[in-house]
Amino acid sequence: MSYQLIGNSDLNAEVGVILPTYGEADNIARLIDDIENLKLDVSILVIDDSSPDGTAEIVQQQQTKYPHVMLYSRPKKTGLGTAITDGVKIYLSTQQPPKYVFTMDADYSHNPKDIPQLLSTMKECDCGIVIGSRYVEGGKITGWPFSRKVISKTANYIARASLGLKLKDCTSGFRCYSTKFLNEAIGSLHSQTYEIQIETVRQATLKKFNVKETPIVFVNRKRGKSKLSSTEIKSFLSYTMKAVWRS
Ligand SMILES: Nc1nc2c(ncn2[C@@H]2O[C@H](COP(=O)(O)OP(=O)(O)OP(=O)(O)O)[C@@H](O)[C@H]2O)c(=O)[nH]1
Ligand SMILES: [Mg+2]
Repeated sequence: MSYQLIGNSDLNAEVGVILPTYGEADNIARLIDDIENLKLDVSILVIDDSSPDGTAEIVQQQQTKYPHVMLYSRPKKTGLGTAITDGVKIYLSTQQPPKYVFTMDADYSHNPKDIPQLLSTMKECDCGIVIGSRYVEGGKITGWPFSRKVISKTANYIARASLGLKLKDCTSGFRCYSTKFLNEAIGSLHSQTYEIQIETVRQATLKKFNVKETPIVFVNRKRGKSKLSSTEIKSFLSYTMKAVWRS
């Protein structure tokens, strides 16, 4: 399969939601239903890497129900970072880009019911990024084994200490971005995998956009498999080291 944008790209919604997927057949239909049921002025863009479990086919079934769901199919697993930047580029190239763009995991670790809270925080603060944060007061993680908590805390510590970031949770992938920020930052985003979360925050700081955190409860995935591997962890560390070197 080649790169393909399937669905109505002539969207005109205030909010765009990018859902990167690899092997989310057990989650994606309900997630699209739940986002649609929020009754916001929203469009959804799924970036799927030819998941072998038929995720893309399920999205296409959902497209018959909802006119504001787009699917971008990539030929092979190409990383979370490029999935997000491809999604941003697609939204920015539409005739009327959304004013706000969300990213969230498609495995139900991020609760779609938190979208309105992130959105209203964004509208109040006029920030570049609002982060759904697990580590501010009121936020928490449920269901992770101790080892996974250590990886997350360590990644956050390294990013904060080495890049001088004041945020509590700079690796959370549940975010609301302003299109104003994305327009300025997209040319500087080159991450392949999970380090995209740090790269975006770093670009916001460099470009003098505010970043705000609002609490979320993160729930360990109940269905499907995690894609976080040693390759992703190495990629994250390598990005952080290079960023420190440049700063
Ligand atoms: N398109 C695409 N999506 C990806 C890729 N890697 C991960 N994803 C998606 O990105 C989101 C986050 O990936 P997860 O596997 O849940 O990673 P994680 O949340 O760090 O790990 P867990 O906490 O163990 O679930 C999910 O929606 C994945 O399906 C990729 O290479 N390409
Ligand atoms: Mg996950």
